Amino acid sequence: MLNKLYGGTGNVVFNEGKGGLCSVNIVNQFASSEISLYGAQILSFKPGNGKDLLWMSEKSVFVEGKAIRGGIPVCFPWFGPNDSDTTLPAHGFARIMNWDVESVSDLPDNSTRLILKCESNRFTRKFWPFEFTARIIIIVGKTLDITVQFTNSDIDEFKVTDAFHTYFLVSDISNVTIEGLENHSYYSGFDKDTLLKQTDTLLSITKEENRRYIDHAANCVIYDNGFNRKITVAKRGSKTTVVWNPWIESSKKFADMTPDGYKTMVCVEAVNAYNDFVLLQPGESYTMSTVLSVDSM
Ligand code: TA6
Repeated sequence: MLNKLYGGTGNVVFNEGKGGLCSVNIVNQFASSEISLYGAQILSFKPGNGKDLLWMSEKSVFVEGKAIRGGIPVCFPWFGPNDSDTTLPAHGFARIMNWDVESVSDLPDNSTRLILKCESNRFTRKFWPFEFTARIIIIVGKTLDITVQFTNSDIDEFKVTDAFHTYFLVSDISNVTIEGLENHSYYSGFDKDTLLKQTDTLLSITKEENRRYIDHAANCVIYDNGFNRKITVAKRGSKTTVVWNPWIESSKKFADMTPDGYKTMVCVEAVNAYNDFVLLQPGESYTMSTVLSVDSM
């Protein structure tokens, strides 16, 4: 299949990944990356073939029907619990279905672009009645540049909330500060009534945090004194940013996390949610992107 799709010079290989789920390994002059077709989920991105930018839980399960804990899960067509039926899969169904490869190509700057696609089918209609097409456009280069594009192919309008639920690998959460959230308002957890405001320039994580910043389109920078690196999280088409670390007690609720897994991860997520939901008329499309880059400090 790959040879028909890809005639480029980079190294792109399809593998049977963990649990027998198909994954794509991309290696080029800039980076290496593993992307699972299950969930269109980026599992790993190593710029300069160095340390991974992304965290993967040691206890993550790779089984159809369950979400993979780590990397970049794609939340679509809803973020968090479903508004009207909490028995539906949390964070939508995109992360628990297989995606197709639409194309693989070299770009003029020698980065590698992979486009994955999924469309409404019998599986998606069990959870959501609408017809749609979704694509994830992944560019593995000096940066990791990802876009989700979804199109309403239904005869009715629909509403979407969505996210790149990115898990970043950190040396130790006590070494981490996050810049870019000062003077922004956020909801904490699932409380939609009380808006809090961050006054600190740098956010340190010293307890469970599940902050949902609204009207936030700016970059965030994750400073990690232990790895001596800073990761910039830029985005387009998103005005909601979520910062999540479950800390000690809440980690226990996740069978697919080790008790100290929270120490080496932080999620900084590009999201469309709250007042930033997407309403699409028939034939309309929407895109949201995030670009992750790393520099030494
Ligand atoms: O983005 C943060 C969050 O929505 C948290 O509320 C938290 O529970 C988390 O995502 C993980 O969700 P999951 O369904 O992957 O267990």
